[in-house]
Amino acid sequence: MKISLYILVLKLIISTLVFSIEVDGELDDAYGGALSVQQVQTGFGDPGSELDAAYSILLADKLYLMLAGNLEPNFNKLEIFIDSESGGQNKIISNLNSNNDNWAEKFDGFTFDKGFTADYLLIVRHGFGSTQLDLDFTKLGAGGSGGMVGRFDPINSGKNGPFEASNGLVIGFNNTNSGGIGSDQGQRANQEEARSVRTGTELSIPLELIGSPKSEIRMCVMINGQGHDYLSNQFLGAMPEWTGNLGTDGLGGYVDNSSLGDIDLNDFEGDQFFVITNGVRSLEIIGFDYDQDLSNLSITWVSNPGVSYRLESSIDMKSWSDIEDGIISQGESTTYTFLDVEEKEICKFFRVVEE
Ligand SMILES: [Ca+2]
Ligand SMILES: [Ca+2]
Ligand SMILES: [Ca+2]
Ligand SMILES: [Ca+2]
Repeated sequence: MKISLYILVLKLIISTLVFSIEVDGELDDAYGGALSVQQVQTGFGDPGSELDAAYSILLADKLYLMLAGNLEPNFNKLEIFIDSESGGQNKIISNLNSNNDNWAEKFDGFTFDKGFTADYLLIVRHGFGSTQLDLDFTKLGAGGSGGMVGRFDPINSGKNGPFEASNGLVIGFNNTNSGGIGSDQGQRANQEEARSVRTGTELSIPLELIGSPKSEIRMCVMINGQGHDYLSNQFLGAMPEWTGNLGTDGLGGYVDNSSLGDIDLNDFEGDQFFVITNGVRSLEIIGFDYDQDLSNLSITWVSNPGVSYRLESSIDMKSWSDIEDGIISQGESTTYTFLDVEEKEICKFFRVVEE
């Protein structure tokens, strides 16, 4: 039996939406624990460019991704390869892809770990004293396309997001982290410090943009130089201890006019990707709506198709009574509306139980 609990204070509910994610470059509690944590200190400066940890949650047909860390405002690239469909490229073949921002040419021959076949790529660029933040989206392969979908100015707009791109992507960006991992390149990172970083790049990705995946989603995240041809040692899933910057040749060297074709992630211990589970979704209340005139209260929770739920309430969290049972799932989220409690009840608790 699964139970989701939420404590409701009636005085506050009119304007409160719980467990939502704000795409502002700050880690929201709703993400839960990290899916991947950095293992090696960065070779790209501190504060410069670092990937401390990755978090993700699927809510209401969107994938939210939080990459705690920094991206130096020198047009270093934050590259997020997504494996969300069957097929795709385990080895990047330049002429099969859109070459937006010249990425494909520079990745020609680059090989991911076994089990990772890239289908999409997001590129985040950041420069001009943080006044320019660009987002590229690419669908890999024949029939794919790519290009810039948004250019934003976090400084002059006076906010860290949400910034909405032309294709439904939303980005938040907060580059203020001064903690996290250090810059003794390749030495073991302090993972506790890495987990403590709460700012970085945050994205909301409509699932239909990445093929409406029904099974797990894999991501390979890395920081590259401004020409897409000098890789740092900052990957999530992380590189093993003692890995320095990969550079162009995998050994830390810069090779002019060359691709990353000598780099094969199978040569580096462990999986340089992490997995986002997209199967049975955990039960969680994600919203309320209170209509003052009608005294109607609506509660929305993350649900799984094909199951039913029971909604209960309590005034002391000891004894619970049914509001309704046999509530049929409405799909990936379920909303139930009912006539609310009397005015004299200042405080009341609700929970949803999967039957
Ligand atoms: Ca946030
Ligand atoms: Ca794939
Ligand atoms: Ca740091
Ligand atoms: Ca590997």
